Amino acid sequence: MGPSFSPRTYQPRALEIIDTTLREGQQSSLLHDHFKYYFTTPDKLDIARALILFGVKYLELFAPNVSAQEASDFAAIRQVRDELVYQRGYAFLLAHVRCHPADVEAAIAAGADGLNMYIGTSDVSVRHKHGFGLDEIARRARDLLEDVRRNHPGLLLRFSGEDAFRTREDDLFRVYDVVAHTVDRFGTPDTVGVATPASVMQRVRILRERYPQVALEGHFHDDRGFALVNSLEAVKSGMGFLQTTLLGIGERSGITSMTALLFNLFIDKEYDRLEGYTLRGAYPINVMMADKLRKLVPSKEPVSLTNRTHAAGVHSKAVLNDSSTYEAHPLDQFGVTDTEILLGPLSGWNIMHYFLREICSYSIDETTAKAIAARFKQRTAELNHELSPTGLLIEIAEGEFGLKSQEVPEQFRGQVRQNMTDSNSLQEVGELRHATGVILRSA
Ligand code: HCA
Ligand code: CU
Repeated sequence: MGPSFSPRTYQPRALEIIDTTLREGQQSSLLHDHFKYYFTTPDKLDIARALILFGVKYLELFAPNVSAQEASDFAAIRQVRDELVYQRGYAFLLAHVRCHPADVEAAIAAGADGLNMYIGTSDVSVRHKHGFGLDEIARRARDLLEDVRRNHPGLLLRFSGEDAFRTREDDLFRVYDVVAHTVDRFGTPDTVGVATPASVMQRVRILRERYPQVALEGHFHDDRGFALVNSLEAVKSGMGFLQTTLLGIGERSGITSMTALLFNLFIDKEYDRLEGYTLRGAYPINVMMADKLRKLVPSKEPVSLTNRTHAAGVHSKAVLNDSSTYEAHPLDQFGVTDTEILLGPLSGWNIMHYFLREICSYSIDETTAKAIAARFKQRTAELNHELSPTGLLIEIAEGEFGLKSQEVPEQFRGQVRQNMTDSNSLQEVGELRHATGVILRSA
């Protein structure tokens, strides 16, 4: 038995992230696209550990009766959670359960701290999923929830009308009114990604007014590319709980990325909502997740090295002088501490000069660098899987111009204007990156 704690006495922070990487995230098609298919138990433990250390207090998992594997992983994750209690405080394991006694019993038996119960309330759900009318749904949910509340008063109970944003407001009220007295939170999942910032603002306002004693939780799918902006709007409208995943993975185009949401709250100076999250761990946790998926941190993820990567010659030159020319946001506070300039067909002589001098330690003047750059431009068609831009550049420098690399004595290495390293070294921190770029380490 691990340390005991009543989930319902914990005082939530201004924003509580409910991570669902291990539930919604496992429904991502990316797992298939990358021939990964499932997270292994060690993957899940790494993910859970990283999230708890980052400051996440709620992890959503599948109901343990989904499969024998999920049941044993539930227990293993619980163990990891218990081990971290003294270091990072208590984190809650929430089981995603259907409005069904079998799911509820399995979750309770597995030691869940709370139940995230859901049932479809939209017309399509009623018609094609379960066939119960709204009053029947409300009655079943109420009976089950009242029963759990009576027998397990310490459990956190959440109820969601699945497809809430395609459920008419009155229909939602018809069900939520009947169960409101039994629950700690209401979910309002945008299951198919139809919500807009305006509809989110309106829904949050109306639900807060009607159920002032019940906390609200959001879950926004990205079908229109609105998951992030909808979540931001929800938080600013007073929603205290947001479901997110690492890198935003989930069914179809996924849901809100945790780091994208926190990063935007930071930019918008919503600092009180960031209490307790180790923001500098944001990029490392994304790298860890990408590594599990055997992919790069996606280019559309705000907290990514991609957002500090430059290819165009004129950009590179400006960034060499001052990276703020093409980087507006405080990504270093989220752990993206490097700027990367890609060497390639678009590069100018400045970056080549810089690379040859600072990384390769050639003694090289500007005139030679310009001549080498001109040759490089003539030969870019040769670039391919075997010949990288850095390889070609070195081949030209040594083969055509006879340059020789000079060993920089150890004591002088710190004195280069910026400490540049070959991007291969990034693999040490887990990111499989282009391996043709030049990394500028900012301080
Ligand atoms: C699902 C649907 C869900 C549930 C969200 C919730 C959704 O995959 O079961 O429990 O609030 O998007 O509606 O992810
Ligand atoms: Cu979902």
